[in-house]
Amino acid sequence: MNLSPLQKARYEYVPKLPGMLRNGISKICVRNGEATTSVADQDKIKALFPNTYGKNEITFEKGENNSPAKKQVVGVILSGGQAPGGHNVVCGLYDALKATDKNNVLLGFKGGPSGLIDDDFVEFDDAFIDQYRNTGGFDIIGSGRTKLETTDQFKVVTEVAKKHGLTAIVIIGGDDSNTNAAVLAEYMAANNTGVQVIGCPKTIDGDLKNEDIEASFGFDTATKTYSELIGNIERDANSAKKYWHFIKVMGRSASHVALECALETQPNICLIGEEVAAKKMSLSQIASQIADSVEKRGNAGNNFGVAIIPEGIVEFVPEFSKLIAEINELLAGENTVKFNALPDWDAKYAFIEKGLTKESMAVFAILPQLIQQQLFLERDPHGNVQVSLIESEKLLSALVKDELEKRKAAGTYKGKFSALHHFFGYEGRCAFPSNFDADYCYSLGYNAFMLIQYGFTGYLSKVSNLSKPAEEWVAGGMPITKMMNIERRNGEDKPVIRKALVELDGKPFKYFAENRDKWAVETAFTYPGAIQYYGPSEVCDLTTRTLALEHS
Ligand code: FBP
Repeated sequence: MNLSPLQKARYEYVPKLPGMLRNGISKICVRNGEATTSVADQDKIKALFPNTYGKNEITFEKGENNSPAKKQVVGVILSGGQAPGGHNVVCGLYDALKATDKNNVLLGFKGGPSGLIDDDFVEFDDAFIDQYRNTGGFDIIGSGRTKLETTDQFKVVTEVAKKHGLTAIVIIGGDDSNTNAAVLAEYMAANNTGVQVIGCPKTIDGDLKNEDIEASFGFDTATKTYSELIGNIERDANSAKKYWHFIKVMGRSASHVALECALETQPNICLIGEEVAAKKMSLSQIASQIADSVEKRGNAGNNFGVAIIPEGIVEFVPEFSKLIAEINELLAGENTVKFNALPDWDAKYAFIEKGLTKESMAVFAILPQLIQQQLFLERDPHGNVQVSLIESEKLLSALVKDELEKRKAAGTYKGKFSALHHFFGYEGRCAFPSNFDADYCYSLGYNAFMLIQYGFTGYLSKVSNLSKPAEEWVAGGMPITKMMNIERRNGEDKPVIRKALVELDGKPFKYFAENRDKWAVETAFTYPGAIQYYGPSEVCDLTTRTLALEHS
């Protein structure tokens, strides 16, 4: 393998564990906390999880390790979108497992949850693991989005587990994957398989968090990577003074990534989907808000700026989600074939006009043709519009342009508007993990093994007090059912982990809201620069602004 100098150096980095896990495996014991209940729908969740519901929260502390001696054979999977630090979760898990007993075994199932079903695995050893320490990506075993949720799948997983003598399975994933971890844990317990299931909180989107889980891993590195790029673009904009940059960032169901990047870079505009939904804003209102900033800046001779747009923005705009719902209906069943067979866009447009309500047609009509066509091009396997593929950064800049033309005609706007577009997503998901993510992930993996060793199942590996130095972090476990409620999914009531949206009364959003009017008009950009791995702690061990504000 060809190694870059940084890769070589990162192999040598020793991740920091929480103080309570630093004294060696033999000196880690369990302190029991309170019994837990789910965040909502307690009776229903309890009935669905009779074997794993209501367990105690636990923390680890310094003391005699009195866990039963038992050979452990653990299977691990990486699930969903990549997030920096995933390799370190596996490394931490491996190190704790081998430190406990050299004969313990760690199997990595390949390609995500499907690896468990297809029994496609690799057995880790030191040489293999050492190539992945402190590196980005999920390429150690790959990832996938297959959902593990049906009894048939669980039966197959049980067979695979039996074949290898698995004592535990660790699922490293987001809210859906950890929901599935809870369901699998319940199945394994109900069927007396002896297989424990432990989850680890992953996602760059930052929407797997709650009073127990302070941050999902990967959010720190991904937002720092995007913020570096946004800062660089801001500096370019401020140098050339001729472009407005519309930058879409990942985060399909929540706007945490956009908000964090805004706190890091102080752009002129940042949209927050949750606010758009709460205020029931229309596309024209959003465009008009951006145009206000462009107009004020342009009239003062500043024909440049930066706007951050969260990936999922259009789903938060009520009129747009209604339009999408109607398009999904319009193209249901045979209609897709009929629609695709129409000879040209004019014929398709007439078909659409006939099928949509007057209100939705009014929204459709103001969209640029490129976006109108995107709404009909890409469908997911269920036949739905894939909202994340809509180029919302182009949509909004086109609407802003139209609005500015009107203002120009009315004589209020005297500037020039030229827009450039960017999408930052995949650029950040496999970056070398920041020291924070390297430490946090290693701790999550190490801690996951301690939960296994002490016999817990249906727990999420929990490391908290993250805004403090790692020495003060608190390691333990939280029953996954504590984070669950019942939600409607695909027409059925399902137990799921509640997704964390941006809280409009939370400190990070409030800080942003207090400052954004100034940022909209002035050039108040800040340039965070690249992630630093070596050097003074104040630049290398920075947490996110979101975490710092939430725990200030
Ligand atoms: P997870 O929720 O699985 O962590 O993935 C999040 C994400 O990175 C989103 O921000 C993005 O919309 C999506 O993955 C892209 O998915 P894919 O990798 O399948 O293109």
